[in-house]
This record gives sequence, C-alpha cells and structure tokens, in this order.
Amino acid sequence: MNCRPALNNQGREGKVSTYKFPPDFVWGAATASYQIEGAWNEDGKGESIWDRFSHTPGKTANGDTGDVACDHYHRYRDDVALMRQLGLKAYRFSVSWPRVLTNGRGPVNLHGLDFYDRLVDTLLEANIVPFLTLYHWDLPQVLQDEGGWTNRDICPTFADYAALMVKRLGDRVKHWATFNEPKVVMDNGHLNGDHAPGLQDPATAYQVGHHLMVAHGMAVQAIRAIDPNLYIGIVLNHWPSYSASDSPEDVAAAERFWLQSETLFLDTIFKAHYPPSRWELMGEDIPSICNGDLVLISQRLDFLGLNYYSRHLVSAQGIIDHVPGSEYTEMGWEVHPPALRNLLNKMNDGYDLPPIYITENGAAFRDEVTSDGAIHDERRLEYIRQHLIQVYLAMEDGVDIRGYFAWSLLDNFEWGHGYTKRFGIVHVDYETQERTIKDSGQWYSRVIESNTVSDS
Ligand code: IFM
Repeated sequence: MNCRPALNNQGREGKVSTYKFPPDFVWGAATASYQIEGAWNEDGKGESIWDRFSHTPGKTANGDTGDVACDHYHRYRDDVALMRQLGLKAYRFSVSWPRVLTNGRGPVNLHGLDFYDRLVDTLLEANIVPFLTLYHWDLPQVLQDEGGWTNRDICPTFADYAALMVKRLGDRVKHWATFNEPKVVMDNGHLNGDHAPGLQDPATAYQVGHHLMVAHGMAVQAIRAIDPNLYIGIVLNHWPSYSASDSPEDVAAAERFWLQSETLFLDTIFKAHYPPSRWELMGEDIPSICNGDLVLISQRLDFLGLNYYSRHLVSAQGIIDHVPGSEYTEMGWEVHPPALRNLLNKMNDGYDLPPIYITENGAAFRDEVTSDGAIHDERRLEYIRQHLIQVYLAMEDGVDIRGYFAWSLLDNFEWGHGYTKRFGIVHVDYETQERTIKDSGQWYSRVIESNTVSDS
C-alpha cells in the first residue's frame, strides 16, 4: 500500500509530527436512516420497529422519537451540499427497509425507492462515493410481528430486499454492507432490551445472532448473483479487552472476555466456525443451526467495516467501569485511541481479513453554541485527530485500511438516548433544523484537503 512513514520527528520538543495518508484514502462521514431521515410515515413508508419502540412511553430519553429527526428526507440536497463543502470523498448511509417495502416484502414503495435513487444521484453529482448499508436496525414492524430476526424465514426475505436495492442502485452504488453492528441487534435488541424490539431473552438473542449471519450470507449470494463486481461487506463493532493488570488472573479474564463477547461474528464469517468460548457461554441456549449455514455465512467479502469507539478494561472481578485519569465521553465511554491500533493489529493477526474501512468513529460531547454561532468542540476534534493517528500507525504496521468515516455527519437521534447525545461534526438545531459545521468539521475538512493529520 501507498503508505508513507510519519515524519521522523515524533516526540521532539517544539516539533509537529505529520501523518500523510495515501492519495486514494477514502475520507467520509456516516449516518443511518432512522437517526436522521424523519418523515416516519410519509409517502407510503411502513412502520419500523424503532417507530414502534420510540412511540412506546418510557423507552427513550424524554420520549424522543425519530419522527422528524434531522428531516434529512426533505433536506437531503442541502445535506449533500454540506458534505461537498466539507470535501467528503464518501458518504455512508443506510436504507430504511420499511420505506422501500412498506410491508417488508411484496409491492415496492416507489416513492421510497425514488428517495434513495435521488440521494445517490445527488451524491454522485457532488463527486461523493456512496457506501450503502442495508440494515441499520429499522426492521419493518410487520416482519417483527412474524417474529422478526427470531424467525428464520426472515433470512430469504432480507436477501430479496437486498436484491431489490441492488437492482435499482447497483449501477451507481458499488459498496454494499449487509448489516451494521449485528452484535447490537442481538444484545441490545434481544438480550438487554434497551433497543427495539426490546426483548430480553438469552436463547432468543443467540438465535437472532445466528439468523443475522444466515441473512448476511444469503444477501451476499443474492447481491453477487446480480453483479459479481460489487464490493460487499459487513460492519462490525468491536471493543478490545485490556487486562487491568499483569496478574495471570486478570490477563486470562481479559482474553476470555474478548473471546466470549467479541469473536462470534469474526469467527463465523472469517473462520466458518463458532468460537468454542461462545459455545460455553451459551450453554443450554445454543441456537439451532442448519447444515451448510457456516459455509453460507463465511463467503468471501470484499471489505470489512469496523466501528470503534472505546475499549473494555477487564479484571478477574469483571469490567472496570471507571479508569482513574481517563477521559470519558458523554456516553460514559473511555477515550482510548491506542486501543484502536491494537484492535486492528489483533484482528489482522487473528483473521484473514479483506481490506478494512473504519466505518464509524467519533464521540458525543456536550456542545455549546457561542454567541457568534460557532461550536468550538475541541474535545471531539482531538478525539478524531488521535484516532486518525492510530489508524495511520496501524497502516504502517501493515493493516490494510482503505478509509475512515467520522460518526457522525450530523447530530442525530442516538437511539435510547434520544437527542441528548451529540456525535455530529455538524451541529443540528432541532428547533430550526439549521446546520452549523463545528470546529471538528472544519478541521476534518482541512485534513481531507491536505490528506494529512498533524499531532497538534
Ligand atoms: O449512533 C450509533 C450508531 O447508530 C451505531 N454505532 C454506534 C453509534 C454511537 O452510539
């Protein structure tokens, strides 16, 4: 890869280190349909499980919903203009399944499909490469009523939906991700219940995890059958485990935690097997698996998307919630940039991976709009800077990383936290829908223009 080493002046007092990225490095920002689109029941869109969940009292902070969100459905042209102003090379977004298939399957909602068609055309006119995610959590409620991801019948239905989208957009969208963060769908949606559909049952969650992978495999087949030249991937989120001390007990606990909670999707997709530690954890609740599933799940991928936000510090007593001296974001997540490099190397050493994109990375901090209307979000800027440096160093280590997407382009609906957490590099005033590029966004724009990150 075209990666030039960092200038050799790191650590010398008064000197700034600069990190020059390869010329074709993909600089992007990411969003997801339910978090920004709004227009929850317009133009034939069906109800999603997040519509149902957020409309249920007590499920989200302040009872917030995605009914309007950033009103991106109506303002997408302005938002693409904003992306262009930032100089983004790529934009990662997701499709709302119930917007294009009101009932999850069957007759196509042409109004919904047209929206994504226009969005893609507008992006391409602005020279911005679309990266499309098929599923970022907003399942059609009608499919949930049939059991959702607990019902294996949903897998071919998902593949049909994937095929529909590829037939319509595959001439212009080349990068396709099946799922965003299947672990969150499994754990938050079906084990902890703090996400839609709000179930809390281990056996159900494990079966859902398996079905998500089967659906992924069927979608990969369906997409390739239509166009073998498209780039197909999946987006996984990972929190690496660090040991709280050098004691053998803590080291073993950290490794066990990584194996049990982080390797399910990596192992099934890239090694065609269920990690034994996961098997132990599931005990009586192991999912039902059909012959051939692991072959289906482990088809070759063209890229892997990695979402990284923080790490876990683990001792033999469990996860350490607060690390003295560490900085924390508004989500209560520790800021630990070196863990990203560490994670990338660990994954690269342990698996035969396709090229990687960092498909999400960013931070929620409390923003203040100053009297002149600016948002001086120094901590978010610093968060992104430090993580980009770690991405660069991982590339120097030999990890094949092709791009980085800041999470998020816009402040948006942060699931159960509603609008209380702001991740955007662009501020959104939810009263007026006014967008203001934050300092972090201005800085990111200069990074993109120069292809360079400096350490101060
Ligand atoms: O907002 C989410 C996104 O939808 C998925 N990844 C993590 C982000 C921050 O929590």
